[in-house]
Amino acid sequence: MANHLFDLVRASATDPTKTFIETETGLKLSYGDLMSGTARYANALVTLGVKPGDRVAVQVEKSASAILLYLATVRAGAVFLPLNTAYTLAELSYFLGDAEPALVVCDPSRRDGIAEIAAKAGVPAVETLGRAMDGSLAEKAKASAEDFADVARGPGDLAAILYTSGTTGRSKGAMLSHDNLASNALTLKDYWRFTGADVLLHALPIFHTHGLFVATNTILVAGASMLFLPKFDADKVFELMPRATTMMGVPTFYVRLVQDSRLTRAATAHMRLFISGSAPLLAETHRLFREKTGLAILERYGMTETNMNTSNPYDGERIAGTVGFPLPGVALRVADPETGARLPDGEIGVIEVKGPNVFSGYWRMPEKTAAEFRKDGFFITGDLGKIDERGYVHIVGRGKDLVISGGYNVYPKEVETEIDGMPGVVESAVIGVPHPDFGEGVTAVVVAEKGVALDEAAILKALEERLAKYKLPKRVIVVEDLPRNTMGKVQKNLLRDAYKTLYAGG
Ligand code: MCA
Ligand code: AMP
Repeated sequence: MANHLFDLVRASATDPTKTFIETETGLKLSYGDLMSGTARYANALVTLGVKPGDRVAVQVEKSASAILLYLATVRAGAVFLPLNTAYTLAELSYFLGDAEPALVVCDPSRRDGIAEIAAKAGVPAVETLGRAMDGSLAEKAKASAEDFADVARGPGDLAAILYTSGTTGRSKGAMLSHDNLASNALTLKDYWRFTGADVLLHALPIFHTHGLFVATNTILVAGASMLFLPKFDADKVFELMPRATTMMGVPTFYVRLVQDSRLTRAATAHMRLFISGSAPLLAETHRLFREKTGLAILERYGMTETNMNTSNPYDGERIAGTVGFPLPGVALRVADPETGARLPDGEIGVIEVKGPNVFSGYWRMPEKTAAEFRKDGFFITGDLGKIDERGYVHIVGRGKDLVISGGYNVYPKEVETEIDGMPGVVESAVIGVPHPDFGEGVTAVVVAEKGVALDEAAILKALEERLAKYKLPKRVIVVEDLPRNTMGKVQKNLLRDAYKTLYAGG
Protein backbone atom coordinates (compact mmCIF):
# COMPACT_ATOMS: atom_id res chain seq x y z
CA MET A 1 0.00 0.00 0.00
CA ALA A 2 1.24 3.51 -0.71
CA ASN A 3 2.39 5.33 2.40
CA HIS A 4 3.63 8.71 1.18
CA LEU A 5 6.42 9.32 3.70
CA PHE A 6 7.54 5.78 4.40
CA ASP A 7 7.67 4.93 0.69
CA LEU A 8 10.50 7.45 0.40
CA VAL A 9 12.39 5.76 3.21
CA ARG A 10 11.82 2.37 1.64
CA ALA A 11 13.09 3.65 -1.70
CA SER A 12 16.37 4.82 -0.19
CA ALA A 13 16.88 1.69 1.92
CA THR A 14 18.28 -0.17 -1.06
CA ASP A 15 21.23 -1.73 0.74
CA PRO A 16 20.00 -3.62 3.82
CA THR A 17 23.55 -4.01 5.15
CA LYS A 18 24.26 -0.29 5.17
CA THR A 19 24.43 1.38 8.60
CA PHE A 20 21.58 3.75 9.37
CA ILE A 21 22.38 4.63 13.00
CA GLU A 22 25.37 3.92 15.18
CA THR A 23 25.03 4.92 18.82
CA GLU A 24 27.82 5.86 21.19
CA THR A 25 27.47 2.50 22.92
CA GLY A 26 28.45 0.84 19.64
CA LEU A 27 24.96 -0.37 18.75
CA LYS A 28 24.56 -0.44 14.98
CA LEU A 29 21.26 -0.46 13.16
CA SER A 30 21.36 -1.15 9.44
CA TYR A 31 18.74 -0.17 6.86
CA GLY A 32 17.66 -3.83 6.93
CA ASP A 33 17.20 -3.55 10.72
CA LEU A 34 15.23 -0.37 10.12
CA MET A 35 12.79 -2.20 7.86
CA SER A 36 12.32 -5.16 10.21
CA GLY A 37 12.42 -3.08 13.41
CA THR A 38 9.81 -0.59 12.23
CA ALA A 39 7.62 -3.52 11.13
CA ARG A 40 7.89 -5.07 14.61
CA TYR A 41 7.00 -1.78 16.32
CA ALA A 42 4.16 -1.13 13.85
CA ASN A 43 2.73 -4.59 14.63
CA ALA A 44 3.04 -3.87 18.35
CA LEU A 45 1.19 -0.56 17.90
CA VAL A 46 -1.64 -2.25 16.04
CA THR A 47 -1.89 -4.94 18.73
CA LEU A 48 -2.16 -2.17 21.32
CA GLY A 49 -5.18 -0.81 19.48
CA VAL A 50 -3.56 2.10 17.63
CA LYS A 51 -5.63 2.86 14.54
CA PRO A 52 -4.91 5.06 11.51
CA GLY A 53 -5.18 8.72 12.53
CA ASP A 54 -4.66 7.99 16.25
CA ARG A 55 -2.04 10.00 18.07
CA VAL A 56 0.91 8.22 19.68
CA ALA A 57 2.42 10.49 22.35
CA VAL A 58 6.07 9.75 23.04
CA GLN A 59 8.31 11.11 25.79
CA VAL A 60 11.42 8.94 25.69
CA GLU A 61 15.19 9.35 25.91
CA LYS A 62 17.07 9.62 22.64
CA SER A 63 17.80 6.18 21.18
CA ALA A 64 17.76 4.24 17.92
CA SER A 65 14.56 2.54 19.11
CA ALA A 66 12.87 5.91 19.46
CA ILE A 67 13.51 6.48 15.74
CA LEU A 68 12.08 3.04 14.97
CA LEU A 69 8.98 3.99 16.95
CA TYR A 70 8.62 7.24 14.99
CA LEU A 71 8.80 5.43 11.64
CA ALA A 72 6.58 2.59 12.86
CA THR A 73 3.92 5.14 13.78
CA VAL A 74 4.12 6.52 10.24
CA ARG A 75 3.86 3.00 8.78
CA ALA A 76 0.82 2.27 10.94
CA GLY A 77 -0.86 5.40 9.57
CA ALA A 78 -0.91 6.98 13.03
CA VAL A 79 0.28 10.41 14.11
CA PHE A 80 3.59 10.78 15.95
CA LEU A 81 3.55 13.23 18.85
CA PRO A 82 7.03 13.66 20.34
CA LEU A 83 7.38 15.43 23.70
CA ASN A 84 10.42 17.16 25.20
CA THR A 85 11.99 14.96 27.89
CA ALA A 86 12.27 18.05 30.10
CA TYR A 87 8.48 18.52 30.33
CA THR A 88 7.07 18.15 33.82
CA LEU A 89 3.97 16.10 34.59
CA ALA A 90 2.01 19.36 34.84
CA GLU A 91 3.02 20.24 31.29
CA LEU A 92 2.40 16.72 29.99
CA SER A 93 -1.13 16.64 31.41
CA TYR A 94 -2.13 19.42 29.07
CA PHE A 95 -0.70 17.71 25.97
CA LEU A 96 -2.39 14.41 26.77
CA GLY A 97 -5.72 16.10 27.44
CA ASP A 98 -5.52 18.12 24.24
CA ALA A 99 -4.21 15.50 21.82
CA GLU A 100 -6.20 12.56 23.24
CA PRO A 101 -3.63 9.97 22.18
CA ALA A 102 -4.47 6.29 21.89
CA LEU A 103 -1.13 5.43 23.45
CA VAL A 104 1.55 7.13 25.54
CA VAL A 105 5.09 5.80 25.43
CA CYS A 106 7.48 6.97 28.14
CA ASP A 107 10.79 6.13 29.75
CA PRO A 108 10.49 3.22 32.23
CA SER A 109 11.61 5.55 35.06
CA ARG A 110 8.63 7.86 34.50
CA ARG A 111 5.96 5.23 34.12
CA ASP A 112 4.17 5.70 37.44
CA GLY A 113 3.74 9.46 37.20
CA ILE A 114 2.72 9.34 33.55
CA ALA A 115 0.31 6.44 34.01
CA GLU A 116 -1.51 8.54 36.61
CA ILE A 117 -1.94 11.60 34.39
CA ALA A 118 -2.70 9.40 31.36
CA ALA A 119 -5.53 7.74 33.27
CA LYS A 120 -6.93 11.16 34.19
CA ALA A 121 -6.77 12.21 30.54
CA GLY A 122 -8.53 9.01 29.48
CA VAL A 123 -5.57 7.61 27.52
CA PRO A 124 -6.24 3.88 27.09
CA ALA A 125 -2.65 2.56 27.00
CA VAL A 126 0.76 3.41 28.50
CA GLU A 127 3.91 1.59 27.43
CA THR A 128 7.59 2.14 28.14
CA LEU A 129 10.69 2.40 25.98
CA GLY A 130 14.13 2.86 27.52
CA ARG A 131 17.40 4.00 26.05
CA ALA A 132 18.86 0.47 26.18
CA MET A 133 16.15 -0.95 23.89
CA ASP A 134 14.32 -2.00 27.06
CA GLY A 135 10.78 -1.39 28.27
CA SER A 136 7.37 -2.96 27.74
CA LEU A 137 6.93 -1.66 24.19
CA ALA A 138 10.38 -2.92 23.19
CA GLU A 139 9.42 -6.35 24.54
CA LYS A 140 6.17 -6.33 22.57
CA ALA A 141 8.04 -5.28 19.43
CA LYS A 142 10.59 -8.07 19.88
CA ALA A 143 7.76 -10.60 20.06
CA SER A 144 6.07 -9.23 16.91
CA ALA A 145 6.46 -10.21 13.26
CA GLU A 146 9.11 -8.48 11.17
CA ASP A 147 6.92 -7.69 8.23
CA PHE A 148 4.07 -5.26 8.12
CA ALA A 149 1.71 -4.10 5.38
CA ASP A 150 2.01 -0.32 5.52
CA VAL A 151 -1.25 1.53 6.08
CA ALA A 152 -2.10 3.62 3.01
CA ARG A 153 -1.50 7.31 3.59
CA GLY A 154 -1.66 10.12 1.07
CA PRO A 155 0.37 13.33 0.91
CA GLY A 156 -2.18 15.33 2.93
CA ASP A 157 -2.65 12.82 5.74
CA LEU A 158 -1.22 13.70 9.14
CA ALA A 159 2.16 12.22 10.04
CA ALA A 160 2.98 14.19 13.19
CA ILE A 161 1.79 16.79 15.65
CA LEU A 162 4.40 18.96 17.36
CA TYR A 163 3.33 21.30 20.11
CA THR A 164 4.62 24.83 20.06
CA SER A 165 3.83 27.18 22.91
CA GLY A 166 1.62 30.11 22.17
CA THR A 167 2.40 33.78 22.75
CA THR A 168 -0.94 33.93 24.49
CA GLY A 169 -2.71 31.11 26.20
CA ARG A 170 -2.34 27.45 25.46
CA SER A 171 0.22 25.47 23.50
CA LYS A 172 -0.81 24.68 19.96
CA GLY A 173 -0.32 21.38 18.16
CA ALA A 174 1.11 22.02 14.70
CA MET A 175 -0.34 19.39 12.35
CA LEU A 176 2.29 18.17 9.88
CA SER A 177 1.29 16.07 6.92
CA HIS A 178 3.21 13.31 5.16
CA ASP A 179 4.04 15.69 2.34
CA ASN A 180 5.07 18.57 4.64
CA LEU A 181 7.80 16.26 5.92
CA ALA A 182 8.56 14.39 2.71
CA SER A 183 8.84 17.45 0.48
CA ASN A 184 11.12 19.27 2.90
CA ALA A 185 13.41 16.25 3.38
CA LEU A 186 13.84 15.87 -0.38
CA THR A 187 14.51 19.58 -0.82
CA LEU A 188 17.12 19.65 1.95
CA LYS A 189 18.83 16.51 0.68
CA ASP A 190 19.34 18.17 -2.72
CA TYR A 191 20.10 21.68 -1.47
CA TRP A 192 22.71 20.49 1.01
CA ARG A 193 23.97 17.71 -1.31
CA PHE A 194 23.37 14.76 0.99
CA THR A 195 24.22 11.38 -0.51
CA GLY A 196 24.55 7.83 0.73
CA ALA A 197 28.21 8.61 1.49
CA ASP A 198 27.29 11.06 4.26
CA VAL A 199 27.64 10.44 7.97
CA LEU A 200 25.83 12.97 10.16
CA LEU A 201 27.08 13.70 13.65
CA HIS A 202 23.73 13.85 15.44
CA ALA A 203 23.85 15.48 18.89
CA LEU A 204 20.43 17.16 18.85
CA PRO A 205 17.35 16.05 20.77
CA ILE A 206 14.85 14.10 18.63
CA PHE A 207 11.60 15.55 19.95
CA HIS A 208 11.73 18.73 17.84
CA THR A 209 11.77 19.54 14.15
CA HIS A 210 15.53 20.11 14.03
CA GLY A 211 16.75 16.74 15.32
CA LEU A 212 13.82 14.64 14.10
CA PHE A 213 12.84 15.99 10.71
CA VAL A 214 15.64 18.22 9.43
CA ALA A 215 18.36 15.81 10.54
CA THR A 216 16.80 12.34 10.56
CA ASN A 217 14.44 12.63 7.59
CA THR A 218 17.15 14.15 5.40
CA ILE A 219 19.52 11.32 6.27
CA LEU A 220 16.77 8.77 5.61
CA VAL A 221 15.88 10.03 2.15
CA ALA A 222 19.57 10.20 1.26
CA GLY A 223 20.14 6.63 2.45
CA ALA A 224 22.95 8.03 4.62
CA SER A 225 24.15 7.26 8.18
CA MET A 226 24.06 8.95 11.57
CA LEU A 227 26.35 8.81 14.58
CA PHE A 228 23.89 9.25 17.43
CA LEU A 229 24.98 11.01 20.62
CA PRO A 230 22.51 11.19 23.52
CA LYS A 231 23.17 14.93 23.78
CA PHE A 232 25.72 17.56 22.81
CA ASP A 233 29.04 16.74 24.45
CA ALA A 234 32.15 18.46 23.07
CA ASP A 235 34.45 15.56 24.02
CA LYS A 236 32.30 13.06 22.13
CA VAL A 237 31.87 15.40 19.18
CA PHE A 238 35.63 15.71 18.73
CA GLU A 239 36.08 11.98 19.21
CA LEU A 240 33.60 11.14 16.45
CA MET A 241 34.29 13.98 14.03
CA PRO A 242 36.95 12.08 12.05
CA ARG A 243 34.26 9.56 11.13
CA ALA A 244 31.59 12.11 10.17
CA THR A 245 31.06 14.29 7.11
CA THR A 246 28.40 16.71 8.38
CA MET A 247 26.90 18.11 11.57
CA MET A 248 23.72 20.02 12.35
CA GLY A 249 23.36 22.09 15.49
CA VAL A 250 21.86 25.03 17.30
CA PRO A 251 24.12 28.10 17.75
CA THR A 252 25.05 27.03 21.31
CA PHE A 253 26.86 23.98 19.81
CA TYR A 254 29.01 26.29 17.71
CA VAL A 255 29.57 28.80 20.53
CA ARG A 256 30.95 25.92 22.59
CA LEU A 257 33.02 24.51 19.73
CA VAL A 258 34.76 27.77 18.87
CA GLN A 259 35.85 28.13 22.50
CA ASP A 260 37.48 24.72 22.35
CA SER A 261 41.17 24.49 21.49
CA ARG A 262 40.48 21.18 19.72
CA LEU A 263 38.59 22.99 16.93
CA THR A 264 41.18 23.10 14.16
CA ARG A 265 41.48 22.57 10.41
CA ALA A 266 42.87 19.11 11.08
CA ALA A 267 39.98 18.14 13.38
CA THR A 268 37.40 19.15 10.77
CA ALA A 269 39.34 17.94 7.72
CA HIS A 270 36.86 15.13 7.11
CA MET A 271 33.79 17.40 7.39
CA ARG A 272 32.12 18.84 4.32
CA LEU A 273 29.31 20.78 6.00
CA PHE A 274 28.28 22.34 9.33
CA ILE A 275 24.69 23.61 9.49
CA SER A 276 23.18 25.92 12.12
CA GLY A 277 19.59 26.82 12.89
CA SER A 278 16.76 27.20 15.42
CA ALA A 279 18.11 30.54 16.66
CA PRO A 280 20.30 33.33 15.30
CA LEU A 281 23.97 32.45 14.89
CA LEU A 282 26.15 35.36 15.96
CA ALA A 283 28.33 36.76 13.15
CA GLU A 284 31.21 36.51 15.62
CA THR A 285 30.69 32.74 16.01
CA HIS A 286 30.58 32.35 12.21
CA ARG A 287 33.80 34.35 11.89
CA LEU A 288 35.67 32.46 14.62
CA PHE A 289 34.58 29.10 13.22
CA ARG A 290 35.85 30.03 9.78
CA GLU A 291 39.10 31.36 11.18
CA LYS A 292 39.77 28.10 13.03
CA THR A 293 38.56 25.60 10.42
CA GLY A 294 38.45 27.36 7.07
CA LEU A 295 34.76 26.33 6.86
CA ALA A 296 31.77 28.66 6.69
CA ILE A 297 28.85 27.45 8.81
CA LEU A 298 25.70 27.24 6.68
CA GLU A 299 22.81 28.97 8.47
CA ARG A 300 19.20 28.16 7.66
CA TYR A 301 15.82 29.23 9.00
CA GLY A 302 12.67 27.32 9.83
CA MET A 303 9.84 26.83 12.25
CA THR A 304 7.92 23.92 13.70
CA GLU A 305 4.91 24.99 11.63
CA THR A 306 6.80 25.30 8.36
CA ASN A 307 9.79 22.98 8.49
CA MET A 308 12.69 24.72 6.71
CA ASN A 309 12.05 27.90 4.74
CA THR A 310 15.41 29.37 3.77
CA SER A 311 19.03 28.37 3.61
CA ASN A 312 22.36 29.91 2.80
CA PRO A 313 23.70 28.41 -0.42
CA TYR A 314 25.85 25.29 -0.63
CA ASP A 315 28.11 26.66 -3.33
CA GLY A 316 27.61 30.41 -3.16
CA GLU A 317 28.55 32.80 -0.39
CA ARG A 318 27.29 31.89 3.10
CA ILE A 319 26.77 35.26 4.67
CA ALA A 320 26.90 35.57 8.45
CA GLY A 321 23.83 37.22 9.94
CA THR A 322 21.60 36.12 7.07
CA VAL A 323 19.53 32.98 6.63
CA GLY A 324 20.05 32.81 2.88
CA PHE A 325 17.50 32.28 0.14
CA PRO A 326 14.01 30.78 0.10
CA LEU A 327 14.35 27.04 -0.54
CA PRO A 328 13.13 25.70 -3.90
CA GLY A 329 9.33 25.48 -3.84
CA VAL A 330 8.99 27.89 -0.89
CA ALA A 331 7.42 31.28 -1.59
CA LEU A 332 8.59 33.89 0.92
CA ARG A 333 7.62 37.52 1.23
CA VAL A 334 8.24 40.33 3.67
CA ALA A 335 4.90 41.97 4.35
CA ASP A 336 3.29 44.80 6.21
CA PRO A 337 2.27 43.20 9.52
CA GLU A 338 -1.13 44.92 9.48
CA THR A 339 -2.24 44.40 5.89
CA GLY A 340 -0.11 41.55 4.58
CA ALA A 341 0.87 43.66 1.56
CA ARG A 342 4.28 42.76 0.15
CA LEU A 343 6.95 45.34 1.02
CA PRO A 344 9.75 46.38 -1.35
CA ASP A 345 13.13 44.66 -0.84
CA GLY A 346 15.19 46.30 1.87
CA GLU A 347 12.19 47.20 4.02
CA ILE A 348 11.53 45.46 7.33
CA GLY A 349 8.26 43.61 7.82
CA VAL A 350 6.87 40.26 8.89
CA ILE A 351 8.15 37.16 7.09
CA GLU A 352 5.37 35.13 5.46
CA VAL A 353 5.76 31.78 3.72
CA LYS A 354 3.78 29.39 1.55
CA GLY A 355 4.68 26.01 0.09
CA PRO A 356 4.39 22.25 0.48
CA ASN A 357 6.47 22.53 3.67
CA VAL A 358 3.86 24.63 5.50
CA PHE A 359 1.58 22.88 8.01
CA SER A 360 -2.15 22.61 7.60
CA GLY A 361 -3.13 24.19 10.91
CA TYR A 362 -3.24 23.83 14.67
CA TRP A 363 -4.88 20.75 16.16
CA ARG A 364 -8.49 21.53 17.00
CA MET A 365 -7.89 25.30 16.90
CA PRO A 366 -9.54 26.57 13.71
CA GLU A 367 -9.67 30.19 14.89
CA LYS A 368 -5.97 30.30 15.82
CA THR A 369 -5.16 28.66 12.48
CA ALA A 370 -7.23 31.19 10.56
CA ALA A 371 -5.59 34.08 12.42
CA GLU A 372 -2.10 33.02 11.36
CA PHE A 373 -2.76 32.58 7.65
CA ARG A 374 -3.45 35.31 5.09
CA LYS A 375 -6.37 34.86 2.71
CA ASP A 376 -3.97 33.91 -0.09
CA GLY A 377 -2.54 31.05 1.94
CA PHE A 378 0.65 32.65 3.27
CA PHE A 379 1.55 31.71 6.86
CA ILE A 380 2.50 34.63 9.11
CA THR A 381 5.68 33.53 10.90
CA GLY A 382 5.84 36.37 13.42
CA ASP A 383 9.53 36.83 12.57
CA LEU A 384 10.59 40.26 11.41
CA GLY A 385 12.94 40.43 8.48
CA LYS A 386 14.03 41.97 5.21
CA ILE A 387 15.36 40.82 1.86
CA ASP A 388 18.57 42.49 0.72
CA GLU A 389 19.55 43.50 -2.81
CA ARG A 390 21.19 40.10 -3.40
CA GLY A 391 18.08 38.24 -2.32
CA TYR A 392 19.41 37.06 1.07
CA VAL A 393 16.81 36.99 3.84
CA HIS A 394 17.77 38.65 7.12
CA ILE A 395 15.90 38.07 10.37
CA VAL A 396 16.07 41.29 12.31
CA GLY A 397 13.78 40.57 15.23
CA ARG A 398 10.58 38.95 16.37
CA GLY A 399 7.10 40.35 16.29
CA LYS A 400 6.15 37.63 18.76
CA ASP A 401 7.03 37.72 22.45
CA LEU A 402 9.42 34.78 22.47
CA VAL A 403 12.78 33.95 24.00
CA ILE A 404 15.03 31.35 22.34
CA SER A 405 17.42 29.79 24.82
CA GLY A 406 19.92 27.27 23.48
CA GLY A 407 17.55 26.62 20.57
CA TYR A 408 14.51 26.01 22.76
CA ASN A 409 11.56 28.37 22.55
CA VAL A 410 10.34 29.85 25.80
CA TYR A 411 7.14 31.85 25.76
CA PRO A 412 7.35 34.58 28.43
CA LYS A 413 3.59 34.49 28.96
CA GLU A 414 3.77 30.90 30.21
CA VAL A 415 6.51 31.70 32.77
CA GLU A 416 4.84 34.97 33.80
CA THR A 417 1.53 33.18 34.44
CA GLU A 418 3.27 30.77 36.81
CA ILE A 419 5.14 33.55 38.66
CA ASP A 420 2.10 35.83 38.86
CA GLY A 421 0.19 33.04 40.60
CA MET A 422 2.71 32.87 43.45
CA PRO A 423 1.92 34.43 46.83
CA GLY A 424 3.46 37.86 47.36
CA VAL A 425 3.84 38.59 43.63
CA VAL A 426 2.04 41.56 42.10
CA GLU A 427 3.22 40.96 38.55
CA SER A 428 6.17 39.89 36.47
CA ALA A 429 7.77 40.40 33.08
CA VAL A 430 9.88 37.67 31.52
CA ILE A 431 12.46 38.75 28.95
CA GLY A 432 15.42 37.34 27.04
CA VAL A 433 18.75 39.10 27.35
CA PRO A 434 22.08 38.23 25.72
CA HIS A 435 23.61 35.10 27.24
CA PRO A 436 27.09 33.95 26.24
CA ASP A 437 26.17 30.25 26.02
CA PHE A 438 22.44 30.05 25.33
CA GLY A 439 22.17 33.11 23.06
CA GLU A 440 19.36 34.50 25.16
CA GLY A 441 18.96 33.97 28.90
CA VAL A 442 15.43 33.74 30.30
CA THR A 443 15.17 36.48 32.92
CA ALA A 444 12.25 37.33 35.22
CA VAL A 445 11.65 40.82 36.53
CA VAL A 446 9.20 40.61 39.42
CA VAL A 447 7.24 43.14 41.47
CA ALA A 448 6.56 42.11 45.07
CA GLU A 449 3.57 43.08 47.19
CA LYS A 450 4.30 45.84 49.68
CA GLY A 451 6.17 44.49 52.68
CA VAL A 452 6.86 41.10 51.08
CA ALA A 453 10.48 40.04 50.64
CA LEU A 454 10.55 37.78 47.59
CA ASP A 455 13.30 35.21 47.42
CA GLU A 456 14.87 34.32 44.06
CA ALA A 457 15.66 30.75 45.16
CA ALA A 458 12.11 30.15 46.42
CA ILE A 459 10.59 31.40 43.15
CA LEU A 460 12.87 29.13 41.15
CA LYS A 461 12.11 26.16 43.40
CA ALA A 462 8.37 26.66 42.94
CA LEU A 463 8.77 26.97 39.16
CA GLU A 464 10.85 23.81 38.95
CA GLU A 465 7.86 21.62 39.72
CA ARG A 466 5.74 23.29 37.06
CA LEU A 467 8.00 24.06 34.10
CA ALA A 468 10.69 22.30 32.10
CA LYS A 469 14.16 23.29 33.27
CA TYR A 470 15.16 25.18 30.14
CA LYS A 471 12.21 27.54 30.69
CA LEU A 472 13.36 28.52 34.20
CA PRO A 473 14.75 32.02 34.53
CA LYS A 474 18.52 32.07 34.89
CA ARG A 475 17.95 35.07 37.16
CA VAL A 476 14.96 36.56 39.01
CA ILE A 477 15.20 40.29 39.70
CA VAL A 478 12.85 41.97 42.15
CA VAL A 479 11.92 45.58 41.32
CA GLU A 480 9.57 48.26 42.67
CA ASP A 481 7.53 48.47 39.48
CA LEU A 482 7.63 47.70 35.77
CA PRO A 483 8.07 50.39 33.11
CA ARG A 484 4.83 51.01 31.18
CA ASN A 485 3.88 53.07 28.16
CA THR A 486 0.92 55.44 28.04
CA MET A 487 -1.35 52.54 27.09
CA GLY A 488 -0.31 50.74 30.27
CA LYS A 489 1.65 48.06 28.38
CA VAL A 490 4.86 46.81 29.97
CA GLN A 491 7.82 48.13 27.98
CA LYS A 492 9.91 45.00 27.68
CA ASN A 493 12.38 46.77 25.39
CA LEU A 494 13.36 49.04 28.29
CA LEU A 495 13.81 46.03 30.56
CA ARG A 496 15.89 44.21 27.93
CA ASP A 497 18.05 47.31 27.67
CA ALA A 498 18.41 47.72 31.44
CA TYR A 499 19.58 44.11 31.90
CA LYS A 500 21.47 43.61 28.66
CA THR A 501 24.78 42.96 30.42
CA LEU A 502 23.36 40.76 33.18
CA TYR A 503 25.10 37.63 31.87
CA ALA A 504 28.12 39.33 30.33
CA GLY A 505 31.28 37.53 31.27
CA GLY A 506 29.61 34.15 31.76
C1 MCA B 1 19.78 22.88 29.23
N1 MCA B 1 19.57 23.85 30.15
C2 MCA B 1 19.15 24.94 29.52
C3 MCA B 1 19.08 24.60 28.16
N2 MCA B 1 19.47 23.32 28.01
N3 MCA B 1 18.83 26.17 29.97
C4 MCA B 1 18.42 27.06 29.08
N4 MCA B 1 18.32 26.80 27.76
C5 MCA B 1 18.64 25.57 27.28
N5 MCA B 1 18.53 25.30 25.97
C6 MCA B 1 19.79 23.84 31.60
C7 MCA B 1 20.09 22.49 32.13
O1 MCA B 1 18.89 21.89 32.59
C8 MCA B 1 21.06 22.80 33.26
O2 MCA B 1 20.37 23.18 34.41
C9 MCA B 1 21.80 24.01 32.79
O3 MCA B 1 20.92 24.63 31.85
C10 MCA B 1 23.12 23.74 32.12
O4 MCA B 1 23.03 22.57 31.36
P1 MCA B 1 24.09 22.18 30.28
O5 MCA B 1 24.65 20.85 30.65
O6 MCA B 1 25.03 23.29 30.00
O7 MCA B 1 23.14 22.08 29.06
P2 MCA B 1 23.19 20.98 28.00
O8 MCA B 1 22.57 19.74 28.52
O9 MCA B 1 24.56 20.95 27.45
O10 MCA B 1 22.14 21.54 26.93
C11 MCA B 1 22.36 22.69 26.19
C12 MCA B 1 22.04 22.41 24.72
C13 MCA B 1 20.62 21.80 24.67
C14 MCA B 1 23.06 21.42 24.16
C15 MCA B 1 22.12 23.70 23.96
O11 MCA B 1 19.71 22.69 25.26
C16 MCA B 1 20.21 21.46 23.29
O12 MCA B 1 20.57 20.41 22.76
N6 MCA B 1 19.43 22.35 22.63
C17 MCA B 1 18.91 22.07 21.30
C18 MCA B 1 17.47 22.47 21.22
C19 MCA B 1 16.85 22.11 19.88
O13 MCA B 1 17.05 21.04 19.31
N7 MCA B 1 16.04 23.03 19.34
C20 MCA B 1 15.40 22.83 18.05
C21 MCA B 1 13.94 23.16 18.13
P3 MCA B 1 20.87 22.77 35.86
O14 MCA B 1 22.32 23.12 35.90
O15 MCA B 1 20.02 23.60 36.75
O16 MCA B 1 20.60 21.31 35.94
S1 MCA B 1 13.20 23.05 16.47
C22 MCA B 1 13.29 24.67 15.98
O17 MCA B 1 13.60 25.53 16.73
C23 MCA B 1 13.04 25.06 14.58
C24 MCA B 1 12.08 24.26 13.81
C25 MCA B 1 14.35 25.12 13.82
O18 MCA B 1 14.52 26.08 13.05
O19 MCA B 1 15.16 24.20 13.99
P1 AMP C 1 10.13 26.74 16.80
O1 AMP C 1 8.83 27.30 17.23
O2 AMP C 1 10.83 25.98 17.87
O3 AMP C 1 9.94 26.01 15.57
O4 AMP C 1 11.08 27.98 16.51
C1 AMP C 1 10.96 28.71 15.35
C2 AMP C 1 11.59 30.07 15.52
O5 AMP C 1 13.00 29.94 15.70
C3 AMP C 1 11.43 30.92 14.29
O6 AMP C 1 10.16 31.52 14.20
C4 AMP C 1 12.56 31.92 14.49
O7 AMP C 1 12.16 32.95 15.38
C5 AMP C 1 13.64 31.08 15.16
N1 AMP C 1 14.70 30.65 14.23
C6 AMP C 1 14.88 29.46 13.62
N2 AMP C 1 16.00 29.47 12.86
C7 AMP C 1 16.53 30.70 12.99
C8 AMP C 1 17.69 31.35 12.48
N3 AMP C 1 18.55 30.72 11.69
N4 AMP C 1 17.90 32.64 12.81
C9 AMP C 1 17.04 33.29 13.62
N5 AMP C 1 15.94 32.73 14.15
C10 AMP C 1 15.70 31.46 13.85
